[in-house]
Amino acid sequence: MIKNIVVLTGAGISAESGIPVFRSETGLWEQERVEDVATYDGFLRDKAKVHGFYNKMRLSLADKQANPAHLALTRLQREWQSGKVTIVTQNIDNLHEKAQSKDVIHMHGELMSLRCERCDYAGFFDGESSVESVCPACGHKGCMRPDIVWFGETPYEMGVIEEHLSQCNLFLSIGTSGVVYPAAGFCRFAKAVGAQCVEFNLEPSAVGSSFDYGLYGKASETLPAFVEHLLSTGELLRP
Ligand code: BV8
Repeated sequence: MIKNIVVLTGAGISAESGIPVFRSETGLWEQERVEDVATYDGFLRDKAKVHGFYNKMRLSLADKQANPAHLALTRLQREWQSGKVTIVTQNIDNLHEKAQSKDVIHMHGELMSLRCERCDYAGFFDGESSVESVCPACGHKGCMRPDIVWFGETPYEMGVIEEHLSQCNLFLSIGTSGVVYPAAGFCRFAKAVGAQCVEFNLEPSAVGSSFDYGLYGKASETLPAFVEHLLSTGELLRP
């Protein structure tokens, strides 16, 4: 009996909305070195470069829309009556919010937020940040950073995520290559508590063998069909 559902999403769910994934021939990590733009040391080495990298990404979000995969998750959240539907995303974009999904947990942070290193304020931001940015809370200049979890930093809300995973009966992973931990370990966590685990990707991820099965193809096609079947029959659509 399926009651509580936990969904993990990665860059692949946003690919069909025109947001580049990280690890592909045209991926983000082909254009910039991870060490330079996704680590704290890289930020310390060149704050202007890192602010510029995320400013460009943030501004590009303005014309990006949620796609049928995001909307299928919103439908599942709204119509599933047998328990909770928790969406955990590795993505820093705002497409789950544009799809009207609720209480999305951004474990790697959000582009539409800035954080103060001095007073730890974090809040909505939709402009361009720089080393001159002033903290709206403590008023200090030069201590704002992208509210993003870089490599070597602790992901957000891990306690809450593990709490939801420990109570889930169904774990869905959508559009992630399964190479970044701790997110890539969530399937094994869910399996350990007896959940059924289904992967939605273009191809099996690095942790694909941990899942009961996968539905491979474009998430904008595989996910709406899966959600429709689950809502109408209470059963899992299988390949
Ligand atoms: C931590 C922020 C401690 C910036 C990101 C050695 C072994 C194991 C682990 C480690 C190790 N050495 C270091 C580590 C830890 C490290 C890590 O995992 N490194 C890996 C690379 C080896 N992890 C960390 O440092 C994390 N912190 O461990 O702290 C800790 C642990 C637990 C509890 C407390 C403390 C911090 C990780 C966060 C790093 N920040 N990004 C930014 O976003 O710009 S990670 C970055 O990768 C993004 O956040 C992204 O979300 C994430 C994962 O990438 P994916 O989303 O999977 O995207 P990708 O391009 O890789 O894949 C896309 C997939 O979609 C593909 O599979 C493709 O097939 C599919 N797809 C494409 N189109 C579609 C599709 N699927 C369906 N439909 C489509 N249309």
